[in-house]
Amino acid sequence: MIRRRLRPLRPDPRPGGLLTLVLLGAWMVLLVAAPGALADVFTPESDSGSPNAEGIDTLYKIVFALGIVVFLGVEIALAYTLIKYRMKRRSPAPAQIRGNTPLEIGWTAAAAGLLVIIATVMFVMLGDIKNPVSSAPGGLPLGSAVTQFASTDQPAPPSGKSLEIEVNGQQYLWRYDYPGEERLFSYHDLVVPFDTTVTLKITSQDVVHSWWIPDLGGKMDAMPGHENETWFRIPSPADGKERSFLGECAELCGEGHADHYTRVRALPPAQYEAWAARQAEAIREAQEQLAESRRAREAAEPTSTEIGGGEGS
Ligand SMILES: [Cu+2]
Repeated sequence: MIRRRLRPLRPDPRPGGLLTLVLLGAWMVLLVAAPGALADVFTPESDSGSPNAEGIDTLYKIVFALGIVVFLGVEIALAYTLIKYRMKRRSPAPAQIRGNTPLEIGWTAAAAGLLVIIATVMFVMLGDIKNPVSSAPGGLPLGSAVTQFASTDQPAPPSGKSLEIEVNGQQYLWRYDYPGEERLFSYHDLVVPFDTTVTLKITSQDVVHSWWIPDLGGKMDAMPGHENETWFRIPSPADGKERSFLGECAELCGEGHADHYTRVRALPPAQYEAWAARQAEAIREAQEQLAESRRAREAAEPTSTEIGGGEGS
């Protein structure tokens, strides 16, 4: 009687079962192998983009290593048990164990210990990730173009100085406003100098977006009516050439979400200043052209505003 009950289960009688399993497996392999889905294969993307990104990467690797230890421990114990105690022909039913207090206390305490270790490491490292550092030597000399950074969430860099940029998410572009006396802004591309601590004040003017350049740190939500802060500092490379870092809006924000890209271009400080001067000049010229065309229109049709305006006059 017992023997009959322990007979192995018959294979799944549905003919499509195996095929479905194989297809599902192949699909998973494709997903894992898709280059676009990979950052640094096992860890977050990090290309010495910024100290906070490095901190996130290190923290991830520590937790990942602990996870591997637990995974291997569980899987090896499982495989050993499955093989050693597998059912054999004519063997009696195995002992049914209903509880083992020392063992249960052991694995609960071990899991709690792991959590304590992870929490401790995280709180030790969190400061370096969250708080802006000072600019490195060789960064942009932060004179008039610098605003003192004061915020409730994010402390000022130790030097008290940073290049503070206002980031505004919109369906479907990013606008960047730079500090300084002259109006200076850019769309899509954020241009910054090497070795300079850049602090960002991130908001949105329509729906919730998320500003994220994986190489430069964690993602930060852009929400209407609220300002979030983050920072980065891009070290200058050995060859001193321009570096660029791609990112994409990380919050489903509408039908154009897939095209909601952005890019950070990092330049040597002198080139950054030259870019800023050119960009400010172009903005000024465009503004003057607008004023010019308005004046020309008004000269040609002096009463046009009255005709169009109606009640105002
Ligand atoms: Cu978006």
